[in-house]
Amino acid sequence: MKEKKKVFPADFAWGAATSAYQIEGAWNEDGKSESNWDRWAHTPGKIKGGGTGDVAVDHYHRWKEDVGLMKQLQINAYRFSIAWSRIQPAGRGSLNPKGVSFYDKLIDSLLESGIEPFVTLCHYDIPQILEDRGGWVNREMTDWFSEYAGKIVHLFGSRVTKWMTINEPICIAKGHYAATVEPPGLGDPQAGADAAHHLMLAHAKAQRAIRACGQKYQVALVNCIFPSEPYTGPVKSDSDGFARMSGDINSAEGEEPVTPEDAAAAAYLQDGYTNRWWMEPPFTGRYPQDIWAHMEHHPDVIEGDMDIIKAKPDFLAINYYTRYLVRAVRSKGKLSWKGIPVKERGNSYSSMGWEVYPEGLYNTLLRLKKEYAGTPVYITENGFAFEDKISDNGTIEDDYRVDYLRRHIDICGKALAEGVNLKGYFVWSLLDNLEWETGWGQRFGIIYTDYKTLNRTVKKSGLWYRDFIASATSKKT
Ligand code: GCO
Repeated sequence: MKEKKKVFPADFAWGAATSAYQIEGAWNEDGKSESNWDRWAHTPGKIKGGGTGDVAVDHYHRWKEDVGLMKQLQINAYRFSIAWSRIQPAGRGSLNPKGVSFYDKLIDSLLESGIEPFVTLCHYDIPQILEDRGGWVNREMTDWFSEYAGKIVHLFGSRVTKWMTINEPICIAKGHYAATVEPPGLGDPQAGADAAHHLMLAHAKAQRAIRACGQKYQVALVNCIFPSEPYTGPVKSDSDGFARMSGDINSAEGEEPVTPEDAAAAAYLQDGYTNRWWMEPPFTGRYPQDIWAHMEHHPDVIEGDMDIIKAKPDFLAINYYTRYLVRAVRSKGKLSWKGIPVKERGNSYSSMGWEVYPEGLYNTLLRLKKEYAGTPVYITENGFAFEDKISDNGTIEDDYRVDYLRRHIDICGKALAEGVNLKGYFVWSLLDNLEWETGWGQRFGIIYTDYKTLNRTVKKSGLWYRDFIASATSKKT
């Protein structure tokens, strides 16, 4: 019989992803300190519907069941984050034995189940005590974070080799500091710019600290990529699906007429602010010069910082959800941009308002191949939110999510065939969880969580993913 060529290599990582604050709960148990997100959630009006991560989906107590579900889904990789406030409650100094023990047991259990842990050191939540000292706006944070990173790798490094330092620094700089939607919600563009630089520096210092622990570690910064496309057509809705991206460093006030040329230029700028600013410096040792020239608020870059930042990651960790349609805005003669939700094109949209656009993933992967030749790539998040309903017979028929996953995974196969050094794919998310400031309304999971009983049920998409992995990894042709 003719041998059918497998598209996905045998060592391809098939995973699912989560983050600590979104799933763990146990916000003040066993010595955990208050985090910035605990403080935010406990402040009335900050999270839609008054949602909090106090219990979240109780993963802290149900982790055994969750690892069992992962095993059932046949995933071979799991991306999760460590709650800094759980493991090092004061943000510096001594570690909390009970926090250490929680992650210790989780890692052991994953390995026993044949699931490789991919660990993120900071997925937005930091100890409140550090936020009180300015959080990422304070330059000292770069040292606190790298000390923490070194300690964690000493603890778990015999069992974990894939480390991600910071998740989506753009969302932290913009959403948490430049805008008002996430803690501490400063709404201060200068603070956003300073945080942006400190996050890049903190990543680089942490990468150094991790590599100092041993050669075997692979380290990356996690970036969300939104490919840009210009849009000049009519706009119906004013709300944009990118709340965390708004409050932009250069947000333009007041709009003047724009041309298609403007729109193209704006898309270029958007790509610069959203993608290139975070991707390029570790390779080039510079922030993109065109964006620097366009920015109104500049971070304080001290001599030597860029030499530290110029340190290639071992892999590119990419979160991909959708593209960004960009409209030009002009204010006081200066061209700027904003993301636009356009709903009349016949494409589908998630409940986040995000357009389903797998071609954007294809373009992104091909671009990474060209611009970061050879650097391995992991898609560390990709997924679809919807208001899933559980049927009377207990199933969740989320065909729209099956369709989303299938189309994006097809793109992965296509990219591999074109020589992209793609090493793995992680669905966001393993199970429905707290979607930050938007609360409990956005279900991203391939496992359904009943928020009253906390019971878990594998959705149709989870079953589809399981079967897909089985066929992609089977020895038979
Ligand atoms: C982010 C995070 C995830 C989100 C997911 C859906 O992008 O904010 O990485 O924690 O839940 O991306 O928005």
